[in-house]
Amino acid sequence: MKIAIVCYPTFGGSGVVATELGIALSKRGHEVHFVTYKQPVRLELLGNNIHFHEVFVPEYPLFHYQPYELALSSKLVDTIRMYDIEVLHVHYAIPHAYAGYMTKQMLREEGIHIPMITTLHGTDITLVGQHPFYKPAVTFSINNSDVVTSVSQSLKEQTLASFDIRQEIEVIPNFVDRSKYGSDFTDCQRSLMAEDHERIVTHISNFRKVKRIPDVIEVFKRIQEAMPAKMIMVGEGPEKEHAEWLCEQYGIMDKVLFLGNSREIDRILCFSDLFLLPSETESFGLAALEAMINEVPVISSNAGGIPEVNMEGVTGYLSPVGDVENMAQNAIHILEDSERLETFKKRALENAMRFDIQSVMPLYEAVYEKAYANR
Ligand code: GMT
Repeated sequence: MKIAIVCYPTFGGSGVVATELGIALSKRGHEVHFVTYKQPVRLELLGNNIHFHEVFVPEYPLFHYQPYELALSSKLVDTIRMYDIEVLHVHYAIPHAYAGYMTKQMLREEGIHIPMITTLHGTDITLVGQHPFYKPAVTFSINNSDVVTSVSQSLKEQTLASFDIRQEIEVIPNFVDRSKYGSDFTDCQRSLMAEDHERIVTHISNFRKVKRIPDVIEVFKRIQEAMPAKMIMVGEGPEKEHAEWLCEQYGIMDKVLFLGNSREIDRILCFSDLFLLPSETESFGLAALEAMINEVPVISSNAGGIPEVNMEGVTGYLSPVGDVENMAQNAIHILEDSERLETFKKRALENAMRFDIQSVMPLYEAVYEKAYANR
């Protein structure tokens, strides 16, 4: 099929999922067109089956706020017309589903009926979308999508509880591509990060408030008091400076490496022993799943959809949000015994395979086919 994908092109989970989905679809013979304001960070190779169309928003002094939705919907109309696109898949409701609806309406005037699939990712529902300024537009856009999918059962329930939704919501979980981590992955340079006897704990996020970065530091502080350990912090965001300050206050700066954003998280996860995700809310926790597919057990909060990914006592442990004592105890329990650590690592991988792209991709393909047939 010919599919247009709209997403945020940044390091956020929704953009990562949309990009990996597009890449996988193109490998399965579909023609994929990304329409967004910048080439998505994980989209490296463009070709016959995979295209990128940049949405350009010209600056005009009259506009206090430059109208991105207008530019996006116009670009979508042009792209859909020019490439005979058959389905439009928007990731993150705000403002993509809203712009997508306008696109549909404009094309309808010309007799073109394009079905729109909206995938809800999390903060579009749990945080930003709840704001009274956005809520009516989000409700409208969801109700006027042809198909709505959500990345977890928890997010589906939250959407139904917080918005007046008439649409069916289908749960299609996030996924990982195991084939990317074959046995030929030999470039795992652990020695660059830590001594052999040290455990490596990792956190990856956009360092926003919801990630509870101070909890990450609190948990690690307790781990390194119990055993030799290093922590790797990957990502950029508003909470990063405070995290650095906190590490300095605790005198653990020499044990924590702040690496900034990375396109190659697999090269970091391949030598990690434990992943920390103490988030306040998390619709799914893609970062945890990416850790698990790299054989890294997870210590997390039990917020939102995380329990659908991280299994208590199997792939790691879950604690109530903010319970850093319990998280630290669980982390130490896994890390202090090498045999136990190996068992958790093995089970993390086994369970991550539930979300392998090979089983999730057909679900999206089925949705596209159904939406196209019913257009
Ligand atoms: O995690 C973030 O804050 C980024 C955000 C996004 O939309 O890019 O992530 C959300 O979507 C991911 C992919 O579906 C989910 O794995 C994350 O759990 C979700 N984040 C939150 O719900 C806070």
